[in-house]
Amino acid sequence: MTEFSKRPASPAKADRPGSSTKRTGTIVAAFGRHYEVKLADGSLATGFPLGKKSPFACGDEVELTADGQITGHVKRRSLLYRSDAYRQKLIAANVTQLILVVATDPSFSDLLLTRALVAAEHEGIRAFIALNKCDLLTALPAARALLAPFAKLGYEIIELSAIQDAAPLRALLSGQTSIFVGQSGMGKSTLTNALVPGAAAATRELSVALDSGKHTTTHARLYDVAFPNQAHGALIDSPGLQEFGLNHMTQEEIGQGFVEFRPYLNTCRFRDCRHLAEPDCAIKAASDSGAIHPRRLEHYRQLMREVARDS
Ligand SMILES: Nc1nc2c(ncn2[C@@H]2O[C@H](COP(=O)(O)OP(=O)(O)OP(=O)(O)O)[C@@H](O)[C@H]2O)c(=O)[nH]1
Ligand SMILES: [Mg+2]
Ligand SMILES: [Zn+2]
Repeated sequence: MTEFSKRPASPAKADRPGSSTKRTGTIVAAFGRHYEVKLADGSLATGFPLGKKSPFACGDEVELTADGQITGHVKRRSLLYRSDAYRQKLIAANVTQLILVVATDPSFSDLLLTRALVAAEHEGIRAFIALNKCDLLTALPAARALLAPFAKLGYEIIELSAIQDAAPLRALLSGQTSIFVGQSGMGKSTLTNALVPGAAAATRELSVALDSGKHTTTHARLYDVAFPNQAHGALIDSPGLQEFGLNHMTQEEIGQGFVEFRPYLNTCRFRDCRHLAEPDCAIKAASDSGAIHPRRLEHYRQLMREVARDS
């Protein structure tokens, strides 16, 4: 995947937009060193980046030459990416909403959920949670309990079963460019197949997937979604995530990414309070009083430790 030392810089804008040899299209699949581009006329073309780096992502609207060289991308409405101390990985461009897919079974990491929500808040992308595999009833109460702190924050939670009926998601896809994000085996591709006739996204038995150590979906892919009597949309199925590093964010930005912290952020005794162990910390007080869920404060402190270690 793409590697950068800093926030990915926008490649140069295409120079001659009127040139007759240039074509425009949307990247519908990103394979690292080449891209599948859906052209304006609906046909598919292969696109290549200029230098060694691959600064484009699934969802990017690009311009390319007749021989497939991508010369630039249109200004992005959003860019979703994650980063550890050394590199950044683009997830998708131009998405308008993030659908975090979790499942009743296997269980999921609520910390990963917080990470993705902080990234979405930072980019100004609407986010909600799809709790999949609700047909597995014995595991349902535990999953609901793990999601309770997020529900309390106002994040919408859609309960459904991809193998029974994915319809609860339909109306939410209308007019949006959505992306499924989540750990491997949560059912993102199964949901995609249920919502997009003909998508044929590969899905796999979890035991098989875990044994091979590989995620079933290996790259992001964008599909058109169309349902009767509702505006068209686009849906990106993405590979399972184990990590969602936020090293591109400052400590302050991470605090802002916790929506429930916002009312308290400027009321600590110290103006530069990092809400770790400082005296008279309003965030800590809000956690003690129950206004902030202690689990979310734990998540925040975990993220702060990571950013502090790497900066
Ligand atoms: N019981 C049940 N099983 C489901 C449901 N949705 C998906 N599965 C199963 O869960 C397994 C994993 O589903 P996938 O769709 O491949 O999961 P994924 O999130 O795309 O996984 P990656 O591509 O590795 O990230 C498959 O065996 C699916 O059949 C559901 O609603 N109920
Ligand atoms: Mg998949
Ligand atoms: Zn504080």
